Amino acid sequence: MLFKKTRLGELPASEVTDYSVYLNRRQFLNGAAIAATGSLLPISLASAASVPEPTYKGLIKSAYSTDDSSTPFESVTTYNNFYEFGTDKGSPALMATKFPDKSKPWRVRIDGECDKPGEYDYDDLIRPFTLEERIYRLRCVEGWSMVIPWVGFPLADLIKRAQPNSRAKFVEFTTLFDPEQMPGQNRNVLDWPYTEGLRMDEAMNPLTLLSVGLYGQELLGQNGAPIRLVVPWKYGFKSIKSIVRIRFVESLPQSAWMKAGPNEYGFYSNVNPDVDHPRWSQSRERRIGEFLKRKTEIFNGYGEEVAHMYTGMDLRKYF
Ligand SMILES: Nc1nc2c(c(=O)[nH]1)N[C@H]1C(S)=C(S)[C@@H](COP(=O)(O)O)O[C@H]1N2
Ligand SMILES: [Mo]
Repeated sequence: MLFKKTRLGELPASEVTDYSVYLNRRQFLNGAAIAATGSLLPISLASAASVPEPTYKGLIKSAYSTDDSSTPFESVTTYNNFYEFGTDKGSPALMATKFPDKSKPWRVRIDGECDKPGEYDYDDLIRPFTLEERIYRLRCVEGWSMVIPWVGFPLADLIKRAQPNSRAKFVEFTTLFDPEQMPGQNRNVLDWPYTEGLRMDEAMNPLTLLSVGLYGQELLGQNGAPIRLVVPWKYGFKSIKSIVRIRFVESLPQSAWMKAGPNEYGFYSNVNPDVDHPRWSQSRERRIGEFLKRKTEIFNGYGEEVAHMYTGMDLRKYF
């Protein structure tokens, strides 16, 4: 236990310090860029100009989208959590530029308690599904949030194709394990590979998305290319990146974060302003790009769509 505490003790204790450290570093890098190019574009203009041409065309705009304005592409793609590429927020964007290696096929295995298991190349996996754009919030357990125009399709569509049987009560997800491509896996910060899980009804909820892009682009390495989960009413760590396996199981799967800190990270991890993380409050959050903090909403504001799944459950116990 002490050993685990020490490992988690390496994580930033305050998201405020953490974000300002990141901003200072960005400012320094911007200063260097200005020195190199002589350009004095304000940050906001620079980032508006830096959204590349969309690679996905004619996406359906989802009615599930929020009206909140989107976090700039620049922030979404440079302020990340992806421990396979380092534990600080800036390192995934620097370390995942060549991820995933395009010369290796990306294969995803669908297995466990289902009638139609299979192993698919990435293109074959996503081909049957209709891609949409859905603007969803992502709320990190560390107290920051973003609004991201995701590209993806409902996980439910893939689950229906796999035909889970009556023993399938949960879905377990696994990230790639490849320390050559993911240098962070050489360090003992988590029990690799990263895993996550959802209860079957959560996995089938129409808000749950398998994402293959954002801002009309294919996902960049730092955001979990080529395919990742987005579960907008749960803390960000449930939204597992760079998935290689989706498995239907009978008993509750242990996630990498549950193993690392069972008192800090529960299976459900629904965004809840009334249940604090043992080391920090969850009542307020900093929307990246905004100065003042805002109040966190229960289920990250998606209560109407998801609260019914938890009626009768003590959300302090099932945190
Ligand atoms: N495999 C893997 N998935 C992961 C993580 C990780 O470290 N490894 N970090 C999680 C956390 S804590 C958050 S907040 C989100 C961040 O997603 P983003 O960087 O695309 O905003 O990814 C989640 N998925
Ligand atoms: Mo997070």
